Amino acid sequence: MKLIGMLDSPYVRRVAVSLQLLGLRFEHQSLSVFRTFDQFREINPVVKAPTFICDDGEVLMDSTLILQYAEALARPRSLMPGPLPEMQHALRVIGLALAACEKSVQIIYERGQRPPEKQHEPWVERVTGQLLAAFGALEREVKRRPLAVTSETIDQAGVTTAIAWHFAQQLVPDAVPAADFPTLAAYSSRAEALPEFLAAPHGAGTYRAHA
Ligand SMILES: N[C@@H](CCC(=O)N[C@@H](CS)C(=O)NCC(=O)O)C(=O)O
Repeated sequence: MKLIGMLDSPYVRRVAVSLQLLGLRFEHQSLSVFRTFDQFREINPVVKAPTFICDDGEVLMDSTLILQYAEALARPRSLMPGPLPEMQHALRVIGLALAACEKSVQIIYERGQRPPEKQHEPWVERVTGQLLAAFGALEREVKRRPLAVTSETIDQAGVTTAIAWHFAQQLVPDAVPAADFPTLAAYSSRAEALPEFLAAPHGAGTYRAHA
């Protein structure tokens, strides 16, 4: 199995960390959807990160769908809670964290992919409001119901929350003041110290299996 995409993408990173926590071995190729567009397109003409090549060569995309596949492979191990009320809450938390990732990426693309004269400030303001709403709700949820944070106990809600927060702090810190979200900041820094996160650090590097 091979994961394609850079670990500066929160979507690629949540797959890399989750595969390890699920005990699944995989290779990683750190291709950029921008700088290595043509090379990426040879693997997946849609050029979406993450892209995932299954052992029989079939190509998957979208982190949530890749994780659904990984969960099926890893059974009975799972990062999703079994009982319905806990699963429901995990889905709420994951939804908020993924919305925060999406809104962060929209700001990054608006700033990075458009020439300055074509940037549309009302759009950035709208997206920033949505981003802060997502992190605000996430902060309240994690404060009310703390997430587990060891390699044995962290679940998908924890992985995605920690990665969403770290990503936003790396790339749009001006839009998301850390001081306003102390619970998320503390949770993320504990998660980032886990071996599965350290083996797939945010950035341009390649995942290396930890001992
Ligand atoms: N919902 C998707 C979002 C993936 C996504 O938007 N990835 C970005 C990189 S962070 C990407 O592929 N960007 C290139 C593009 O959309 O053209 C997922 O969960 O995988």
